[in-house]
Amino acid sequence: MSPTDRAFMAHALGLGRRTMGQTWPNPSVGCVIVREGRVVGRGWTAPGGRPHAEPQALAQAGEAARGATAYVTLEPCAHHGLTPPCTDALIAAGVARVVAPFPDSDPRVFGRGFAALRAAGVAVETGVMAEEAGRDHVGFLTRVRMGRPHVTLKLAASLDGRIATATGESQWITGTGARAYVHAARAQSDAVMVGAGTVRADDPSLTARGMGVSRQPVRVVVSRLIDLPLMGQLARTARDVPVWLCHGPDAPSETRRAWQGLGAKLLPCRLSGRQLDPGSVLDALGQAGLTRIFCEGGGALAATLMQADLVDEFMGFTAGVALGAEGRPSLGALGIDRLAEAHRFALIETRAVGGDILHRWVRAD
Ligand code: AOF
Ligand code: ZN
Repeated sequence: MSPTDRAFMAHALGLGRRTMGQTWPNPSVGCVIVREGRVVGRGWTAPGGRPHAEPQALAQAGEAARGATAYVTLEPCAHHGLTPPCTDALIAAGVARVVAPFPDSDPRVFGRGFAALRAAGVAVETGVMAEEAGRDHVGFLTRVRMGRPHVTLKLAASLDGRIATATGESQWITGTGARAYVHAARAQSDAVMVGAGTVRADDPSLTARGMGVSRQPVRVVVSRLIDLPLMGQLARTARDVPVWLCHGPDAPSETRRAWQGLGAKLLPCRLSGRQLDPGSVLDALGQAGLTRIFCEGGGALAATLMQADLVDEFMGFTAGVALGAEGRPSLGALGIDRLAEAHRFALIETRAVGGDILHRWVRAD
């Protein structure tokens, strides 16, 4: 693989990232058409998931696509879904070579796109920047392979891991830089998820404000009985930005009707003992099309996800303040007696954001 191929693929990955969080249930793919070393067309999956990246890049390239190389961040689709196959468009445009990182795990596509291109005489090269593309498409790949969305858990805490004082005061532990970063992370997620306790305590809006996104993340609240304020921010704005409620079979029917009347979508989930089964919650969200979830707590929901080994990534912010043992811990009880029982995470990034430290970790397995 040549450095030129890597450079154009990096460009295509950058384009795909533009609509990350806005294309679910589809992946956010980028495409660059290159003719004689010059970019003649660029495209990325549109918000909502369609049109796909390739036809948009081809439209821009026009006649210049003939004999060109197309860099696509995922195997071009070969199926007749809601849009015609991108492989047909590439072949019809006369593209000579397609470079892509790996096959699309969607069973409708898997390998068929590459096969169709090769059958039409198009040269196909795979493996280019597969690791980077794997990271970008992790949400889509997790949903297709495991039926559930990828989960990032955000913890913004004091030096000693507290998220509020004993009286519940939490605004603000981290600085404005960290909070702006969180808004950007929300904007790149399909959904922001919290537990009912957080909604009752903070009355959050959970939107990605000021990020200019054309499709706001879905706001997911996990609440067995839907015991949430009917006059709060979420209730008031459920018609403008989606609110999805994951609830148990015993949620009162009049409460369900009230929230439906406000415009919320209800997702019935199974119980596990006295609480909602976190696996069932994520399955329901995956079935509804979500691929990337940004969970902002609180401590009880976060602990439930941790115990079920459903946290794929941690985004931690540590602020230069200590709140002591009387402060609220960032995670509820995990029931860990021996160190060997604790799940390990591997560090992937650390850096200063304003006066706080950002640290990111992924499941180590
Ligand atoms: C591409 N380019 O930009 C995207 C692709 O329902 P449809 O017809 O929109 O097809 C959705 C599937 O297409 C999705 O599951 C994934 O396999 C692929 N997404 N493919 O060639 C793109 N977004
Ligand atoms: Zn396609």
